[in-house]
Amino acid sequence: MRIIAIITATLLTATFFARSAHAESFQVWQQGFKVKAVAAGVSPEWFEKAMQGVEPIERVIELDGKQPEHKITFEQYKKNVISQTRIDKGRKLYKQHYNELKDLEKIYGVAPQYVIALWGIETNFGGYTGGFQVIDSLATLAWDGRRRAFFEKELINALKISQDGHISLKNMKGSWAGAMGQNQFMPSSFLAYAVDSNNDGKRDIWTDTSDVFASTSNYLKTNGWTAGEKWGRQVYLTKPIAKSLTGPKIKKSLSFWKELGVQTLTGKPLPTVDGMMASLVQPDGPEGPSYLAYNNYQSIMHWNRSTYFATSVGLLADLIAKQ
Ligand SMILES: [Ca+2]
Repeated sequence: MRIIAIITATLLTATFFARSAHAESFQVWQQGFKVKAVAAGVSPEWFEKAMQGVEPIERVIELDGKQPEHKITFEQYKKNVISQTRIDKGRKLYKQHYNELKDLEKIYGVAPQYVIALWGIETNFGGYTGGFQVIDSLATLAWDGRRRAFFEKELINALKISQDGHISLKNMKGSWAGAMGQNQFMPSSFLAYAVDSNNDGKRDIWTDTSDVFASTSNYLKTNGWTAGEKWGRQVYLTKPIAKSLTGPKIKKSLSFWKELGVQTLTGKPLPTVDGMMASLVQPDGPEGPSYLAYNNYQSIMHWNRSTYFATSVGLLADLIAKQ
């Protein structure tokens, strides 16, 4: 998944050239890597074709070396990712693709508004999918070595995906870190979750929205999504709740939260459902808004382990469905 930029950043003082000067040459790394890729199922011919002309990208090294300066608040983040323009566009696309998404819901159990919301937040509904060649970016990060094992594995996956013909090498584009297509799947997520929904033999998350929607739905379903349930809701606290009880990892029954004075946002008693568990999430701490996050929130957290991200997906989904 895309590593979301919730940080402003400054460059490390080490430059691309200073770092690469004492690193092994790209060619030396590539020779050793080829042995691993071929052992993992990439044909030597495809390896040569896909890696031909690939050189480290200085910009990718720069972006990977950025350090957080200060974290923005959830309120600021939310304003950025849930703009009125995005809500309006999301509502339009929700209507446009509604029948298709309802058909997918029958298979995967994920309601249309969540698929549209994730699409909107990841790539502005396919409008910005990243302009880097995925093979080149992943090769740069694997060679650079800060997380070599991870990126070599993702590069092998990317080579296999292109070898299998899901997308041409030229059109295999993504973020600087290798997140691909309209739902920004890393190559390992592609292999695990991407679906050929329109049965043309290709799992095309770059240009085919049917495949994008089905792949997103399949990701969530495989990671525990419960059909018919919502993500959560914003709540009102009648009294403070201990910090030790907050956060997405602490799961309690709805009646537990009710007893601690948690109410609906409008001050009504919390409806309780037997067996349903929820976490109390306060992305900006006790001074900011509070949310009860249900099981499906955990599936969104699997996609991206950020409460900012997961809460925003849920809120945008609600706004999109509320026409
Ligand atoms: Ca397809």
